[in-house]
Amino acid sequence: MSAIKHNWTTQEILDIYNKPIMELLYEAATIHRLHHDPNTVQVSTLLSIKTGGCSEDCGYCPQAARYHTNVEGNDLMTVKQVKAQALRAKSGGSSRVCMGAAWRNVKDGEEFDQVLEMVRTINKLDMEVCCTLGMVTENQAKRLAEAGLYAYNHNLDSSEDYYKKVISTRGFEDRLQTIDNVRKTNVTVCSGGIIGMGEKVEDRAGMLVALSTLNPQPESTPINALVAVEGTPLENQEPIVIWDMIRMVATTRIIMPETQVRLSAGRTQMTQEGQTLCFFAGANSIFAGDKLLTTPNPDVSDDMKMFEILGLKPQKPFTKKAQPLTVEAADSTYEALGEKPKWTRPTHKIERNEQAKQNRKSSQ
Ligand code: SAM
Ligand code: DTB
Ligand code: SF4
Repeated sequence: MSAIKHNWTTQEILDIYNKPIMELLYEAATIHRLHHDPNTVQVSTLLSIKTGGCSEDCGYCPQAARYHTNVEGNDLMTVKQVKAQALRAKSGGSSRVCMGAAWRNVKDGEEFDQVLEMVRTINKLDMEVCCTLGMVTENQAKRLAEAGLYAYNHNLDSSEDYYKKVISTRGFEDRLQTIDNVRKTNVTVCSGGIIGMGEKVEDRAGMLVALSTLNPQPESTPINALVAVEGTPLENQEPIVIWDMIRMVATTRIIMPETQVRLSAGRTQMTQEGQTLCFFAGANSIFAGDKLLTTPNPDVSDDMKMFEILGLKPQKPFTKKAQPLTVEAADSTYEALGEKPKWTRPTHKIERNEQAKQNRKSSQ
């Protein structure tokens, strides 16, 4: 098996991305087979444990409070509600629950303690637990690890250059810092991004440079196609063509051979044949469940029918890495590191974000 390369350049990645499709597919599928069982797909269920009302201005996100979307905000779910949803996901064939919160960053306190209890509860159901809660400090990552967290999702979302054109309230550097904080624990890193936000192919390659030069590379990489939600600054963005998704997946597979590449947002727009080409190109994970966080996703029954047609099997939990231990809250050895998080706030002006915010004001 070839060694993992950590010094990919934008040009090398572009050369792969732009190959004739037959060569690209062949190369990606070959690498896929060397590192993974091509007939197994990992199934994750998303759970929005705290929806809407977010302070950030991420141009793609329906949960940003400043835009006029139809998302109904909710308080943090209870541990009991989360357990019931996790059991439902497990019976539907899911091996992982990914809990998302519309937060800029984690704040120590009651709500975080409640999330830690959710992590303990799901780990004890013998499912992989993932969280995506925004930026975390080293201390917070350690506490999540102690609770039994399997993965932390924190996307780079785009190239460093294009990131500035989509988000003004947080910086790309902070995203890297959070990933670094998670890396100091035994929690696996899940990091990817979005295509279809108006970025150039060079930006897609730039994002893949940033991901593939992490050492170690992320254990999983979600590739989202933008879901253009009314009221967000990106509401008028044209949907990507399927070939862009296929090229993105294949390139990710080639440069990050061990990573689980996840077909994420945007599957409702893809045909079964399109998704099949993505699986052939090296995608080996999906988000299942009738809803992503706030937007629709294919029906679980349709996904299971697709698996049957294609002869795909859902991956069992802890196939890639052993189940983490859960340390009970009372026995936690957590020690304060005396951190004072200094997350940046770039606050440069993004015209279309300002415009979307204005539209909200004028409709109130
Ligand atoms: N608030 C946390 C954060 O931003 O890190 C976690 C939740 S956030 C919704 C998780 C990821 O969802 C984002 O980084 C982005 O990649 C993805 N996402 C959000 N809205 C999306 C959309 N409309 N289309 C595609 N992906 C989206
Ligand atoms: C990821 O990369 N995609 C998921 C998960 N990680 C958290 C979220 C997709 C959200 C799509 C828009 C929504 O449903 O609100
Ligand atoms: Fe908030 Fe995360 Fe949405 Fe940005 S992507 S607005 S941080 S929920």
